[in-house]
Parts: sequence; structure tokens; C-alpha cells
Amino acid sequence: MAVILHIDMDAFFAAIEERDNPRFQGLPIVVGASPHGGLGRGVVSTANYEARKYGIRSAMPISWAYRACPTAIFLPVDGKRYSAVSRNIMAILRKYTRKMEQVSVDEAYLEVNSKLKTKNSKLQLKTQNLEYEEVRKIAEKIKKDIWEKERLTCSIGIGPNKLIAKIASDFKKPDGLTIVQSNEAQDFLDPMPVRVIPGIGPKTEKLLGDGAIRLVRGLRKAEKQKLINKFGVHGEHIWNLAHGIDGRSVEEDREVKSVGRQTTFEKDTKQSGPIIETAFALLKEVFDELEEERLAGKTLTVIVRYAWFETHTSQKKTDYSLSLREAKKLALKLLLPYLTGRAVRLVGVRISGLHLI
Ligand code: TTP
Ligand code: MG
Repeated sequence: MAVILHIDMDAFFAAIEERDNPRFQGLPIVVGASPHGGLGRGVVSTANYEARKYGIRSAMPISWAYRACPTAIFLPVDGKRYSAVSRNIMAILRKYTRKMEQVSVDEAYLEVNSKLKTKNSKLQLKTQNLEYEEVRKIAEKIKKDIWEKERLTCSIGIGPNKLIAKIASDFKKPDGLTIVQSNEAQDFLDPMPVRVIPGIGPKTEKLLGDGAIRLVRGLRKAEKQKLINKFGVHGEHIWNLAHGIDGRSVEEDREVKSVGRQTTFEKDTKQSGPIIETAFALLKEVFDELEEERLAGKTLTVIVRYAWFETHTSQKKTDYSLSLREAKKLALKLLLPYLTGRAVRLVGVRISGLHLI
């Protein structure tokens, strides 16, 4: 029996801005296109919970958001900074289970498996409760861990499958923790609007509404065949989901094959000193990332591109996990043949042959 956790960061982009700019604390913050005094085009990426009090939401035209609250702090999207935080969050989560699937910049599913198995159904219920209690503790630890390391809050949903876990994480936001056990799942879903079901967008919602189906309860009670007639296979799919049935498994992230960095110099350089220094600095970044991901690698590749775009790669495979120190020495050896006074445009390094440590 598997238990799934769905973790979703609260007001992600806006929360990062609020954290990094203490003077914005407690104020309404809108991240997105520039409002240009109400004439701006483009949309809201996200808004913090303070700004949501004014009705501001993701994907709303920025001009509407401006009208709703002209005194809000409007900020541009700083994608690079948010991805860096996203990577930190995912690295924290990955420590809890190898069975993890990142689904967007700020959300992931984690699967934890029951060690306890029994045939006795009464006992089963007991072990199930026990198990969910254990998972609650894990979830609380994750929230604490993210707060301590990143000063950000998230909401977590726990359930018997992805569907329930995802809806549960959205149930109490921000900073929520909602547990829905399998025997509670139907009561949890029934009173919700059909829109909570993934795959039901505004179009399907409208069509269902025309048939007076507005809540999951109604969809669940609908005749499956009628839904199939109306929506085809999609009809069967949403009927299953309305029953809390979701067979999707947590797909582990594809393995990282290598970690690399490269830099193009502001001006082409013929001097070995800066080229080597840059390669070393890049290696340091690579090793920081490897450490964060708990990885080590056995192969080093260096890349040198000359001013006229001729590009060379040179690789050395070792039979041991490279340390930063060893990688630097090896990088020097691999780079030297290319540092012959010709103008270099770009230098890069890459560690592959990765394994978990
Ligand atoms: P969400 O998790 O949907 O939203 P959120 O984290 O801002 O707020 P909450 O989860 O507390 O409801 O999306 C994560 C980030 O993705 C969000 O911070 C900004 C970005 N995003 C957009 O850029 N455009 C969008 O339309 C949406 C929905 C999100
Ligand atoms: Mg979020």
C-alpha cells in the first residue's frame, strides 16, 4: 500500500520576493508583466496572499490587477532566481525518498511505502492509521526543513493516490497539511466542484453544468455510459477520478546524466591564467551542485572554444569518484594543450559517470 504526498509551495514567486525584500513584508505583491500605470499588457504570474485579498490571481491581465490594487508592489519575473530556489527545494525533498516526481517549478509528488502488511482487515485499518501518522510526521519534518533552509512555506496533501494528494495539498493553503485516508477519500471529494478533477477545464465544466452536474458527487452518481457517450474515453476517465480512482504512479525523475557549466568570456582571451581560473570556478559550481544532489562522478570533460568557434572537448575517465581537488588537477592537464596563445572564446567543464553517494 503506497501513500502519496503532494507538496506545493505557497505563492511561490511572490514568497521568494517577500523573503528577499524584507521591506515588502506584509504588503500585497504581484509578480508578472509591468503594469505601466494600468496600461500594461501581459498577465500576473502570481500574487502573494495579501494581494489575493483584492481578488488578484495568476493569469489575470496585469491591468486588472493594477485596477484592483494600484498600491501593490509590482515586480518583474526573475526566473533565474526562482529556478535556483526551486532546485534547492527539490534537493531537500529528494532526501526523503528516491521515489519523487517533480511536476512543476514548485510542486512534487513523493511516494512512501508501507512496510506493514496484513491480511486481517480490522488490523489493516489500524496499520493504515499508524502509517498515515508516520507519514504526517514526515510531512511535518519536510515543512520544517524547507522553512529552516529556505524560509518559505509550502502546503502538503497526503492521500492514497496522486489525485487525492494533489487536491488535499490545495485544500488548506497557505502552510497547510491535509491528510485524506483511502476510506475518507469519497467524502472528501463529493462536495467539491467538478473543476478540482484534473482534466475538467472550463469547457467540460460548462457541458457538465448543462446536465446539472456541478459537484464531484453528481459526477460520481452519473451513469458511466452516458458520460462515455458524451465525452468518449475522457468521460470514463473523469468518472473514475470522481470515484477517487487514480492508477497513475509516481514516476521517478529521469536520472541526471551529467552536471556541467560553461562560460563565454566578455572578451576573447589569450591568457592561460584567466582561462584556468574560470575553469576552476566552474568546477567549484559543478561540485557544489553534485554535493547538493548527493552525486559523484568519475569522468571529467573540458571544453574550449576558440574565437573562430572551433570547439574542442577533451575527456578523462577515471575508475574512482573525482574530488574537486582531483578534478582541478585533471582539468589543468586536459586544458594545457589548448592554451597555446590562441584567442579563447569559451571554456566549459562537465562531470559525468554519475552515481549517488
Ligand atoms: P502555483 O503553485 O499554481 O501558484 P503559487 O505557488 O504562486 O500559489 P499557491 O500554490 O499558493 O496557490 O504556481 C507556481 C508558480 O508558477 C507561481 O508562483 C508563478 C508561476 N505561475 C505563472 O507564472 N503563471 C501561472 O498562471 C501560474 C498558475 C503559475
Ligand atoms: Mg504553489
